Amino acid sequence: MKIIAAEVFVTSPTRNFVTLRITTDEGVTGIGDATLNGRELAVAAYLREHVAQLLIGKDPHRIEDTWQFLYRSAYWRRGPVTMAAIAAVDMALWDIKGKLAGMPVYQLLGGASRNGLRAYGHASGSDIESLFDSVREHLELGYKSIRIQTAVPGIKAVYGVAAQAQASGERYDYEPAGRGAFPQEEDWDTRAYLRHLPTVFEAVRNEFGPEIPLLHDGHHRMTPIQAAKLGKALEPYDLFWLEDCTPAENQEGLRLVRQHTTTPLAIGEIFNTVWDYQTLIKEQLIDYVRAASTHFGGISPLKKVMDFAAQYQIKSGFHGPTDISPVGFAAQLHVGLAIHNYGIQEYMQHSARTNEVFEQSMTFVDGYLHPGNNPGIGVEFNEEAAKTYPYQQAYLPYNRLVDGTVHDW
Ligand code: GCO
Ligand code: MG
Repeated sequence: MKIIAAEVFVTSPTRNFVTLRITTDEGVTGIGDATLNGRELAVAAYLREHVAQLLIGKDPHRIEDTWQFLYRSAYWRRGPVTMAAIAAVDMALWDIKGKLAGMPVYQLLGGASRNGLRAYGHASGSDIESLFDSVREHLELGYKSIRIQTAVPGIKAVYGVAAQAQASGERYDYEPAGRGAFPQEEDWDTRAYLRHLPTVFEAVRNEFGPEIPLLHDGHHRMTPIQAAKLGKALEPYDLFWLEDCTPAENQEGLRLVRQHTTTPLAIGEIFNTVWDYQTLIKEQLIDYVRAASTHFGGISPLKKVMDFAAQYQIKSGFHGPTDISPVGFAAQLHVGLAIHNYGIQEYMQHSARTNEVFEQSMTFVDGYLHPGNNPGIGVEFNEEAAKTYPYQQAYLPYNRLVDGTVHDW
């Protein structure tokens, strides 16, 4: 069997997605997600101009060999553009293999280790009342674990707060990237945030009780000592995890955070390879791996990093915002179902228009996700629907401190 076509589609049903479709000489097709929020066209060009022609004539069954060939023959290693492109190829080949075997991908990865995948949703609010309403809405939707993001008095725009999601007009197609030719500027004040956040968690615990697992995303904005202080301050509220408490490039910084707090840590949504996790896993500096199949080179390396993490009792918490397409999302559900060290899955719910372009076999019932039992990844790409939603330029926002200094957002 041979690959005869590798086509790239960029479509924007409420937000941009990059999809690779591989076709074999026997007429079987597979799809993969190559979406890189705010830099989508770079990956599309990498695939179209440099990868597609290398795939023609190759045996689609040779997933590992194709992965190693694309990774090593490029010479220039890692990086989000390269790894998102390789991810799309890896996913599309797993999709094909599953279709040929007549099995969902999780069966090929060892079979299900559980009945369903517990998920967490994003509650947020500009004040305590609207935050409580958002928590209640999520509980009604079936979520059993909830991420809490909140506005901070004195700061005009804070990452992850509902006003941004509501402005997009589609409650659950949360999209921090704003359409237009320049990133939106936000403001930031760490001291105000550190003072405010524990009071919010105290209020949420008082209202909703001690049982419900609560999460929070620090979105890379603190220094190690600030993160240590926050982790300690949040201990009475028993968080499931504190995510991206510091910029992930400074991995040694997490040793300092660990020395001071028992709040569990999740890191890695911006990492691209298994190697980025070496120190974090070996030194047990994190509790949850935040990688996403789409930005991490696909299903194959995601399984590898989780097998490595398993030796240290570190679990999965794969990145699942709506900038991962339904293809990438389903791909990591298969991994999550198969591995023993599953933790939790972020699940934000795509818009109706996105679901029209990507028809899915995935289910979300009573707080648990399942990739479905269709052969392959379980997502079909509707090319005709995709054509009606052309690419629209969009940028993620950025932050400045009060004195004008650029800061992590
Ligand atoms: C999360 C993430 C996202 C990112 C987004 C950037 O935890 O879900 O932090 O919200 O900001 O993926 O494109
Ligand atoms: Mg995050």
